[in-house]
Amino acid sequence: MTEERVTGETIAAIATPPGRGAIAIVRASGAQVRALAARVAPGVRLRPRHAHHTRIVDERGVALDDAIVLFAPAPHSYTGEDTLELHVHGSPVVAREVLRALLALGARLAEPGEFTQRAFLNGKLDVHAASAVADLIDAETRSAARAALANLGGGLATRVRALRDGITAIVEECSGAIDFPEEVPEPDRARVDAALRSAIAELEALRHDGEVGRLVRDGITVAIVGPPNAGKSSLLNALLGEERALVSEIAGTTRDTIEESITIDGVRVRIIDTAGIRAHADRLEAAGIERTHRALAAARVALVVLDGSRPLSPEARTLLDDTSDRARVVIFNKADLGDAGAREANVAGAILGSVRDAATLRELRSELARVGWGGDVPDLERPHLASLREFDAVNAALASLAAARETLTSGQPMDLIVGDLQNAFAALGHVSGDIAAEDIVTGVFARFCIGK
Ligand SMILES: Nc1nc2c(ncn2[C@@H]2O[C@H](COP(=O)(O)OP(=O)(O)OP(=O)(O)O)[C@@H](O)[C@H]2O)c(=O)[nH]1
Ligand SMILES: [Mg+2]
Repeated sequence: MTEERVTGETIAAIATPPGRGAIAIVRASGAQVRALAARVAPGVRLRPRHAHHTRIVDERGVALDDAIVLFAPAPHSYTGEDTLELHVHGSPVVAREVLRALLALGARLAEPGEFTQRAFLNGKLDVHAASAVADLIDAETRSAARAALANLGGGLATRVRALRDGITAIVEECSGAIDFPEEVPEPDRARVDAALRSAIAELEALRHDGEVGRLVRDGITVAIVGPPNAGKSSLLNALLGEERALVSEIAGTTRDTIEESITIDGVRVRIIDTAGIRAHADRLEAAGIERTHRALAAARVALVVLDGSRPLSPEARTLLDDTSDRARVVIFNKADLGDAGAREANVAGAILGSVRDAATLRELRSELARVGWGGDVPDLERPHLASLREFDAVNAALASLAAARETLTSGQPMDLIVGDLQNAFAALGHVSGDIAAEDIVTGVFARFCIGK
């Protein structure tokens, strides 16, 4: 990437969303920014990071708006280049006209994400942080926004670089022994093994945090399943706080899956109400039950609803068996009518109560949080792996380190571990951003909107 390409063209775009608003921001970045400012805001002498209130005119000097003008000189700007922001009144027409004037004066319309791409190319943020900017903009829940924010600082790169340095040190020790077998003794196996073990532990912790972070960002899916008439749709409605699904005393009311979202502790939870499962169903109902099984298979958590007031049906028993070794929450509903079924089944950790009762719903929400993502919202203030690419890289590094340990502990010559360590080093370079393939970089920035 040459300097020429980074700063060669001055780009411009509207940075705020389309439509009317209080303010619209038109921004430009690049070497011609001062010249552009002199034309569109002739009334001011630009001072860095100073808010100038002035008249904006187009390329022919025709007044467009009274606006606030901000100038940030290179390298102390978002992109690392000279940057101009024009805060105009939030009319789509005004913003468009100002942009048109900048383009007429020689700027080029920015590609999606091009401002952030320039920031990356100028070393203002790493790829991981750049993709965190996109995550932050895309965040739909408080937790997702927090998770993205933690990744903005580039702390992950620092953590991973420390690991890479550790690996380099071992490689150097081993290489010394290979190159100068007379002078340099072979490194102590036990010490190298301990270093490898601690690197593996750190990477596993990183992977775990990343997995939790991903759950929080993407949300989790919960399938409400159970025999007909158990109160599944009543539960969906109670969690939503609205009468979304039809509820009736007729068994087999729900025929198709119904999907809605709620948030629990800031985490998005997609809840799917399903058709009650029973053996002797008509053709239409059987098709619905088929969908229930598919929803159940795809969900992270099975929310098993049973009528706890009556002896368990064979379907209820089968369902309890089938879900016993997967993530699930069991509720024995209709406690107001009795607890015969609940006592008979005696499922450890099951909730006894009624979906009509607020305390039961509270207990249920906290159980869903515990089973869904381990209770408390995880510590997302720490930087963590976000993209699948980063997960792949960490997995590859873990596999290489495990192979190296295998070589070491099976008593084979030590120089055989060097290749594996080099592989681990390279894989981690993709996480720290020290190795960034062109297509990865392009992929990250393609996610952005124009103006970012
Ligand atoms: N007494 C009592 N009745 C309840 C409770 N929860 C649900 N019901 C009633 O049980 C009946 C069935 O409720 P639904 O929510 O339609 O049950 P469902 O599991 O969705 O049933 P299908 O859609 O047929 O599979 C309705 O008449 C509800 O009003 C409860 O806690 N106590
Ligand atoms: Mg129903």
